[in-house]
Amino acid sequence: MPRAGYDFVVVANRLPVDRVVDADGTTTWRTSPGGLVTALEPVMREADGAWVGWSGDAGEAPEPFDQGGMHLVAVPLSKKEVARYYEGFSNGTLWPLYHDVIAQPEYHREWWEAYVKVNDRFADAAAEQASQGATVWVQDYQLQLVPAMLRERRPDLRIGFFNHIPFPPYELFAQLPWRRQVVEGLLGADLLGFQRMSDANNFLRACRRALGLSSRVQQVSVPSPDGGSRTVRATAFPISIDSRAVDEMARSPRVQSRVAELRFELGAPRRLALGVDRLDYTKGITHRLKAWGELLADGRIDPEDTVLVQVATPSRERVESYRQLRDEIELTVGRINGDHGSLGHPAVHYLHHNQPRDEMEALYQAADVMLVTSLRDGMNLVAKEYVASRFDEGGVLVLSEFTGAADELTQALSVNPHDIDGLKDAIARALEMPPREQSRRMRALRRRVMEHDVAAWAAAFLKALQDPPAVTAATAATATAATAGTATAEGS
Ligand code: GDG
Repeated sequence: MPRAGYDFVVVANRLPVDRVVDADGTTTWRTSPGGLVTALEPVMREADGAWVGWSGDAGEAPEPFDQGGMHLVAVPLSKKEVARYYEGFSNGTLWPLYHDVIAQPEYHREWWEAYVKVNDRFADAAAEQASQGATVWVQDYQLQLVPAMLRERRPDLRIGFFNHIPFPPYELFAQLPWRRQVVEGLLGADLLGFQRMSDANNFLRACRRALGLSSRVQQVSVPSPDGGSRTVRATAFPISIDSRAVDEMARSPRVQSRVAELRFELGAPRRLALGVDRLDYTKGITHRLKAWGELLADGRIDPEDTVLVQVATPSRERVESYRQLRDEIELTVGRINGDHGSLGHPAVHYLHHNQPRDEMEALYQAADVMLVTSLRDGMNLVAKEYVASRFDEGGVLVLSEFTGAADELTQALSVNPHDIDGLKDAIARALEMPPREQSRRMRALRRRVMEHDVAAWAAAFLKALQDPPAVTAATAATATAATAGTATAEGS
């Protein structure tokens, strides 16, 4: 008898909903806006889908419930598990390790133990929800052990995994005391998706170095318990945004009138530059502020007619390195404003709170220059949102070469954020770029972002997940050779 359950199951650290407690104490759930939900909602509706994830609150989990055409299954996390699995191993060990050790990763055995235990619980919940032969799509670095745990319980499933953040070079990954277990965990999937081809290649190299497996172009052969072997594919699927929705919102009369108002509120500057980031050390906010401060000090920017707006959204505030970064950023903003601002005219407008979505669109529209200066970033959706919102083909994107987006958005002004002089020159050039060059570049950027939206991303991944391995491997090999020439088959 076929097993009951859902034919398509998404497993992610967070459920795509936020708890809202009304004045009378009743709890309701609001779908949290985000690219992943937008992309997967139609698939979910069509394929009878369930989403397994944490509710965001420590303690008991709510009973499974339906919302927005999705069946939501909450996985409980205790307070201690939030501290050890989420804030600890995910955000204090893996996040810095996978972002070029910009901050020092911490290795604690009790964090690892909690990570194993929680991954196990997610795998249990997914195994319980999936129907016979279902497709399960596991998301991101918090759940790297789930694919193998799930395969062990349910060999009938088709399992995909997508890593939203970079996968580090082996020289850094090798630091992880549990590197073998993590690679083995991921290899439980049939298909592993990464943001950039270089991330996929880093992973394949980790398979060779940590486990001694042999890999060919974009695939690795994994011994199975029956003495045979399985083929696991690893390749790039650059994520995107709901481009049309962003474009439409930007055109709306509400956003348009807010754009004019915003510029007025900012003192009608001749030039407006913008940064929008989660307050995170990977985003290069301090490098950007340093460059801006020096341009002001050098007299290359006149604070009377050119301003910077920096939105730094609160993030991971219980993690010590994030608290320190916030202090550093706020000290720097204070110094720049003390040195270069005047009454009622700060040189840098700094916002440390979440902006409503339409305010973000208005900011994108109002900004002559968008500054994305990440030191390392899986993709960076802000860069794509800026492009999608510029239906007027105006504005200049300054984009770090260390973002996944840099592979696709080649008509942006590319910068190495560590090179402060180079960054200053790029910002100065962007601020004075003639309108004709702006629109030539923006047109090309928009072609890419409007065509490759998040729905196309999800469709490409899910199609590849259903393909028989040999076909996908051949396709991936051709694509790799054509785009990057990075195919590596060394046995090291
Ligand atoms: C991870 C990877 C990868 C930000 N502030 C506000 C706000 N945002 C929205 C942006 C954008 C999203 O948050 C941030 O996405 P990013 O891609 O820029 O960065 P991460 O949060 O680090 O995301 C990253 C991504 O996963 C997807 O795979 O690209 O590399 O690190 O959508 O608009 N939204 C609102 N108010 C804010 O104040 N409404």
